[in-house]
Amino acid sequence: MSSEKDELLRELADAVVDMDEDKTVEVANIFIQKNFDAYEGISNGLAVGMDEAGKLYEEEEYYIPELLMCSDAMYAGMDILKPHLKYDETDERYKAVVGVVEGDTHDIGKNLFKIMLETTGFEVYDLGRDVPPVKFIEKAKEIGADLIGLSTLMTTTMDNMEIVINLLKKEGIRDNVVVMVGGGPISQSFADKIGADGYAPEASRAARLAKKLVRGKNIDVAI
Ligand code: B12
Repeated sequence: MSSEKDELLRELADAVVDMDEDKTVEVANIFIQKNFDAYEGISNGLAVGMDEAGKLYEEEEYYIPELLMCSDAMYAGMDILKPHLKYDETDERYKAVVGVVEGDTHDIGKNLFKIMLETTGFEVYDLGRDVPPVKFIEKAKEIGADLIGLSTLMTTTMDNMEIVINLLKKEGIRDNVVVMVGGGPISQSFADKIGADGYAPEASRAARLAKKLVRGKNIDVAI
């Protein structure tokens, strides 16, 4: 038997898939009133719905207009849940630069990753989408970033991730910053191949890994 929380999570996902903004807002409000965790509502409800919508697009059941309405519903739900996220404030704050690499404008996954990073105690500088490699380096240097998170959904733009890593090497700052990569076509083997420090297939796991990697790095520096 599924719990009330599971049922609401399913309703959140379904409302996104059904492109139903009003329903998403209504269920998100109930989710909060019942004191369920907003983080779970986003990662196990709204994001699941967006993922399912993506699959319907692949199956040619949905087209671009439907997808955009799904993402409108997802963001409407996010507006309700986001103010209720619990931020990890006990730890020291880390700084991250995130963005979608040049040539790619898919930013839904990056936006989810950003929110999850913020809840785990990162101060996040979001460069947006279609970001030229050099911008990541400039921003990371400017703010003294602990982490750079690169996202892409397209096979044609994956190589821009390696370009960012090579630029970091060229600048002599590769070892100062953790580089994480993610998005649909990215895999652990691709991350290894280009010399990234971390990869995760899903945003909340990605944020947990981000913290682990940054902590590890800081310990190394201290030694
Ligand atoms: C939604 C979508 C769109 C929306 C984008 C809206 C937006 N603002 O983002 C719209 C309709 C605008 C769009 C446009 C296009 N799209 Co499109 N789109 C998709 C779709 C269906 C879903 C993507 C998505 O948002 N998924 C949901 C999110 C939550 O998942 P996610 O991004 O993977 O993110 C999760 C993880 O990967 C991870 N993550 C994400 N980033 C990061 C970063 C780090 C560091 C880490 C650790 C983790 C992490 O966390 C996230 C949450 O758990 C995919 C197909 C699919 N099933 O993936 C196609 C897809 C990506 N699109 C595709 C294409 C080709 C296009 C277009 C060129 C036009 C077209 N012909 O459809 C244009 C883009 C032009 C451009 N240059 O950017 C192709 C790419 C093919 C390829 N070469 O690889 C795909 C795969 C569809 C297909 N099979 O053809 N698209």
